[in-house]
Amino acid sequence: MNDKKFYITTPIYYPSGKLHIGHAYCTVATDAMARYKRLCGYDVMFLTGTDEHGQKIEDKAREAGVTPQQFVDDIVTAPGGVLDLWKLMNIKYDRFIRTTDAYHVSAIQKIFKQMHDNGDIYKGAYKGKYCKPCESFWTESQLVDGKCPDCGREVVDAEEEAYFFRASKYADRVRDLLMNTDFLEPKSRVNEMVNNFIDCEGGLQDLCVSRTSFTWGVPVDFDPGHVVYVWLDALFNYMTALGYQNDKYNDVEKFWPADVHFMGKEIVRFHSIYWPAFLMSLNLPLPKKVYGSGWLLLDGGKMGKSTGNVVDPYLLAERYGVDALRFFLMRSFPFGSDGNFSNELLIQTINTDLANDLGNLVSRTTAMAEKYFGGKLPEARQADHELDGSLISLASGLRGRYEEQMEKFQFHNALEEIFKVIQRANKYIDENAPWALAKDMDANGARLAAVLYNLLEAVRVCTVLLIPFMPESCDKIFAQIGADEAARTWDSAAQWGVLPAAVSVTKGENLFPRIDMSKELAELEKLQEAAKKAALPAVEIEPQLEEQVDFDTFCKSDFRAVKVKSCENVKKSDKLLKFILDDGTGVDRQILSGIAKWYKPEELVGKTLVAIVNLPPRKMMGRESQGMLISAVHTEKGEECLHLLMVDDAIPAGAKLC
Ligand code: ME8
Repeated sequence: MNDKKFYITTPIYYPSGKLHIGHAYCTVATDAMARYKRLCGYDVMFLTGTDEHGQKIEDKAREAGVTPQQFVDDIVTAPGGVLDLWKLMNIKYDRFIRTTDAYHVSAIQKIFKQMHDNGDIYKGAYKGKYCKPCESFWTESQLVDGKCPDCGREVVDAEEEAYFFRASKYADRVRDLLMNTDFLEPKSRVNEMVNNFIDCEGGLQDLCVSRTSFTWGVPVDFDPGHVVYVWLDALFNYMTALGYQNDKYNDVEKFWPADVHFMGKEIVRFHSIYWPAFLMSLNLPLPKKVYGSGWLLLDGGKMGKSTGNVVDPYLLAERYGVDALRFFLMRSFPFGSDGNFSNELLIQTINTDLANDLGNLVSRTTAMAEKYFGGKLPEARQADHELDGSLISLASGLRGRYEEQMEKFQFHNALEEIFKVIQRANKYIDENAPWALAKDMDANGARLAAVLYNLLEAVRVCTVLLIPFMPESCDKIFAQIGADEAARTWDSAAQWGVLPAAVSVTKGENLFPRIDMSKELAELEKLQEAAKKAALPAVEIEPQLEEQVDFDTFCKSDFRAVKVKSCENVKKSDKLLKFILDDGTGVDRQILSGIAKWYKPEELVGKTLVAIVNLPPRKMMGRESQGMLISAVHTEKGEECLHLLMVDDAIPAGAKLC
């Protein structure tokens, strides 16, 4: 039995819209970590999934005219959905949980009841602010400029009967956990959590853990009308997916506590404060570590599905290959910090590291083995040359340096160590000048064979350690350099001379072709712009106002049918049209309207429109406007559209609309 076990999780994703490369970032990191642990011989459980309840999903489903279950099913399972994206990104998870799965739902009901029965969940009334996109409660004083401190969007008033979790009871234990252990990393996040949420004014507040104003959630079975707060529901996925409080699985004993939960920094609060407090309430062991990654930024702001500033992983994977994309994400940004995504950085990373350094090393080495030895190295060698020492010692020590970084989740540093060896190997080619040796094979053949063998070994060691990042490309490289299974293992990465002396090499396809930066940037921008447009909702209309207007106030507005006598562009304005209108009074009425973008003056003459005529006159570009024309507006594919309200010609000018 394997007693080396490793349990790692990603956050479970909200299927409220298409996932973007920012989501892929954390999952690729988790996949790389899981593959690394498997490579090291661990029995790994890698869990991911979807977090499908909550008000936001219910609202979105209503807007789309489908049930919440249909809505989430579509985003999770449809082509281009969550499951598809993980397939595309070559994410090899061991288990996928959906919080709408029946076993999870009933487990959450039991968990909620247990916490209620032990006195940690009690009934009260919630009054405060709620951010729907983040599904987070806030007090007035926590808001920043009146908006959600996490995402900067509008919050709404929330007032309802609710159950509360006695988080305050666990404040001291959670503070101790954060301050005095390695539970939360990077360490830089600890102070923020403790100062803002535990040692803040009023201390750690009890958490509202049920809602009554909507129904899309796990029902509290002993109090109909309440649904469990989505974060309590979601966080317990890490245990229900192992079989906690259900019979679907039986892995709690084997894999709990988790070795590490990976997540983006904005949800560290839930994972480092409430999650351990929930577990303390149930006397369950705590996860060993919670690690908050940084965000992928685009144009300086967080890439986010509700802001629309997203980069589509499908488009990039199709153009450059999944491995190049996975590599770029892990190589370019330190996992704990924010990173600025740009097309330029992506192409530059592919060109520099993959095409110039790794691709070149593999293709030069295999091409020379073919050219000089027909692909099969002779066993006669002149090894132990003075030029070999530094390459061999650098490559032989690589696994240790790499492991040190991987264990700290410093993926970019682990890759940096590999690339130091790759660069050294490329330099070794130049130092040994195989093309010069090849001029006199009788004298130098044995030396040339040794040089090529050393290069193949350097490639092999690096490739073993690249498996977690670029599994498919590594398989191709192994095939080219003649590495069998035994030469692809973790153990073999710390050994030199594993390839057989008479190794067979086949030069294959060029794995990472160089990209023409300026041509590609222009092309990519065009494609991304088109994709952005296509992703915009076909027709978007403004939400109706919630504030009511009383009938008497409404009746004070005087709407009339007006006939256009003349219409012209206002000089020096590209927006305004000037209308002379017959409003039935016998005196011409002049109205200016900012609609030149949508209408040519001549097409409006003779039409009967609708105007509000008792607005106070106002000056526009030095001319008086006596009222306002009424139009209908909406957004289509991101473009504002406007239609003047036109009525039947049979309606006489001056008729009152009521
Ligand atoms: O938070 N850069 O789901 P989610 C890096 N359902 N990471 C990003 C990112 C970006 N631009 N945008 C999003 C949720 N993410 C909850 C989790 S766990 C019990 C429940 C990351 O779909 C984000 O930080 O909004 C989070 O870790 C993950 O994507 C899922 O985000």
